[in-house]
Amino acid sequence: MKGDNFLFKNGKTMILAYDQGFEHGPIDFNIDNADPAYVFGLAQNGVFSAFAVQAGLAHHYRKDFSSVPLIVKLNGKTRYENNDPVSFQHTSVAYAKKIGAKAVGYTLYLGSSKEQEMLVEFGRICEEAHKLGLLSICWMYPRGPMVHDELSTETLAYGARVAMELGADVIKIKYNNDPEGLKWVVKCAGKAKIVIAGGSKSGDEAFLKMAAACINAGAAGLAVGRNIWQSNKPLIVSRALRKIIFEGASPEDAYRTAVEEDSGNKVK
Ligand code: FBP
Repeated sequence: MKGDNFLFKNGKTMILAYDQGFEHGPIDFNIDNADPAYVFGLAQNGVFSAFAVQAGLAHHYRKDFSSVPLIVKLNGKTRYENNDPVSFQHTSVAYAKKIGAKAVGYTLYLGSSKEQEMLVEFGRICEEAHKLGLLSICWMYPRGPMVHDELSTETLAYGARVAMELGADVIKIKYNNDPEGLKWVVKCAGKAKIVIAGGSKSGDEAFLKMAAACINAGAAGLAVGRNIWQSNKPLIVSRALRKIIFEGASPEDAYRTAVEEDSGNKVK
């Protein structure tokens, strides 16, 4: 992937993820964020680079939020999994493009007993996506009977390497709180870009500190869900996150400035 595009500005990106209704169920939601229109609005007003959703959400809501670039997930599993996760493709690349996708996403469980099928499926998805001018994004989550430590740097780096060698343009991984380890993961991913998942909801300040640590270690950005749309100040956190990712601001300065801008907007 060369230079900037819809997803990257100066090599950096900020993605909002909202596939948790499928992966986890409405247990993640409250009365506001259960409504896709509310979260599409956050993607738009929080000025995210792109919004990652399942095909049905793109199909139902994209026309109301046409300025939000979409990443359409092509697979997904529910929370009714066992310890050997598998998630096969349910939507084609061509259909994703038809309903507005500029990139496609696929979760790959390296280490599952069905790993081989998922590797083949994602490799073919990369090929099709690139032929159609779309980016391919791998949610790389090593998990299953063969994986002893899902979050070790060795496991994360192996996952990143496999995804890059299959053709992923962007690889989404979890962060293990080891900035030095993340530098190694970024190295192993070569020209593919590493973005970091937000994880379950933490305090806004703790989340922003984690984000800054990842950016400083060489991550290209975040692909975050619950720490934005479960926050009671989602636009302030989104704007602070932008300052960290795109301007290299410290978490403290980013948050303070975002709060000041928000109160300035209210006075006007
Ligand atoms: P969060 O930022 O809310 O953690 O979302 C990141 C994400 O990758 C989602 O896109 C996905 O639904 C979820 O995590 C899957 O996580 P897990 O399989 O660990 O429950």
